[in-house]
Amino acid sequence: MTDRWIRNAVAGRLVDPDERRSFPAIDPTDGRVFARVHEADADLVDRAVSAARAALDGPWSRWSAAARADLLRRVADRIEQRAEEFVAAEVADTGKPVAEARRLDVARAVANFRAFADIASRADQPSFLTELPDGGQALNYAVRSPLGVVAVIVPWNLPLLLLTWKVAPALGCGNAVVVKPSEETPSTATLLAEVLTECGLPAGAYNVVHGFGPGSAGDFLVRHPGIDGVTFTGSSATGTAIMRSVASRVRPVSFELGGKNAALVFDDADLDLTIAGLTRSVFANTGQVCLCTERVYVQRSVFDDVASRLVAAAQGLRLGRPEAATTTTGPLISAGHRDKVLSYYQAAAEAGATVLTGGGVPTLGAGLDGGWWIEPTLWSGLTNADRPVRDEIFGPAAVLIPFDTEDEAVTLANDTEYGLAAAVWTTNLARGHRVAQRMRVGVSWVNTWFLRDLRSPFGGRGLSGIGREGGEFSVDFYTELTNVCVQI
Ligand code: NAD
Ligand code: 6OD
Repeated sequence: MTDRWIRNAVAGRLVDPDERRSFPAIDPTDGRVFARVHEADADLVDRAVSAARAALDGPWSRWSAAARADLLRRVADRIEQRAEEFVAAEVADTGKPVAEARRLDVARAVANFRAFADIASRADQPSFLTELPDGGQALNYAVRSPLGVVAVIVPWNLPLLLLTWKVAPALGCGNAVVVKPSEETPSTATLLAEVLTECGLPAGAYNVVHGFGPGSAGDFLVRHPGIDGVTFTGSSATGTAIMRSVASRVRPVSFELGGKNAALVFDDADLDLTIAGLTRSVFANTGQVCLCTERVYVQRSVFDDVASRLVAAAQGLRLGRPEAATTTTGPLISAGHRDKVLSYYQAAAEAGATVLTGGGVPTLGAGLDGGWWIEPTLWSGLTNADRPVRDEIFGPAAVLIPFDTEDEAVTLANDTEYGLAAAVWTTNLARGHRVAQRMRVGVSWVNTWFLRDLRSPFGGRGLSGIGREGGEFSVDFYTELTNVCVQI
């Protein structure tokens, strides 16, 4: 049994753990318990919300936007200085390759703090000079104030990236936050508490409560009367449950939810670029990115070529220890999640899919067989009516389906209740623009995938979410506007 604890953070201090309330932190590469996590009870969640309220009512409320921006820049610098600690914590929780944690997760955390230092401190406010019927004038101007105590609930797939994507703008706009990281990936939220305190954030402006959803810290937090809004990233089912919990008190929500994203490959696509892009978009982070492609629609004349090249790329992926330079692909996050993904492998087989590659659980040896490994998988022979083509799988698996015309491709891609992301692969730029605009999604890429400018709107339609964050859209969510009207 390990004696290492992952702690809650309340009012600027790490809370002493309670031996009676803990759950294990498990390394997904081998199933080993490496720490115990202190599960926050309702009382601790209440203390966290009170600490956040006290910070809002205290000196934090008098910090200028410029001072808050300086703080965010110091935090970015400090994460860079302590980068290897963040990498190690993220890898321990997720099992992802070390190089990937460095290149994507930690680098984006730094970028999130730097970007929102600029964005939040430069946010403008609308003003209007109103002409009155009697010839007089009125000046209308709006002032922004923080939304208040914000509940931040995040998932396990990109824990630090998605946490800082919300915490940086929330703090930049002067809010106080209570963060509930995923029970699967608690480490980096607590490490961030240390860094924020080192950088001078007032006590209580950032609090962490660990635990689960229903009947645990997540539920206690979203039902707490002291919160002023909820920003949530996670599954569409949980988003629906949280919306119900928050509805009774009429609080704003921002929801970034699941996806069932399509790629559309036209016969004029640059196939080298396309195969490299599809390989990333289907298999990055073992398929555990909300933006991952799970449906690949391919124009019939290039279908066989695309299929065989994508299969070769999938077979070139290397599953293995996170620290090995050759490793491209980690395990899934948990036993439960692997069971879910495998149930779709089974459903595809029952629906008569042709398994082009993968389809099962690999044997890796070297002490890894206790982990949650799974084979990267591609299918053909399914249609949009089949469950593996309709439901979000959230694993390293995609189906290839042929199409003949542009209109047919658009119809097939839009035939889903989700609406998060799409990627169009073509060398005909007119077609690229045309098709990208016809996608019913929040993010539509042409000849690329997961290329981000943090000033642009990010979010989803339908089952994929409510609202947009990024740039001024984050500022809009994390602030309230008061319009002042002065008759002149
Ligand atoms: P999840 O919905 O199971 O959990 C997300 C978080 O919500 C966790 O911290 C969990 O403890 C908490 N939670 C669960 N039930 C709750 C409740 N009733 N009240 C309050 N909190 C509750 O999601 P997950 O399995 O951690 O993550 C995978 C999902 O997240 C996928 O569906 C993926 O598409 C989605 N996701 C979306 C985006 C996006 O930007 N759109 C990004 C990443 C992940
Ligand atoms: O890049 C981002 O800002 C973002 N929110 C990515 C979400 C990835 C989903 O797993």
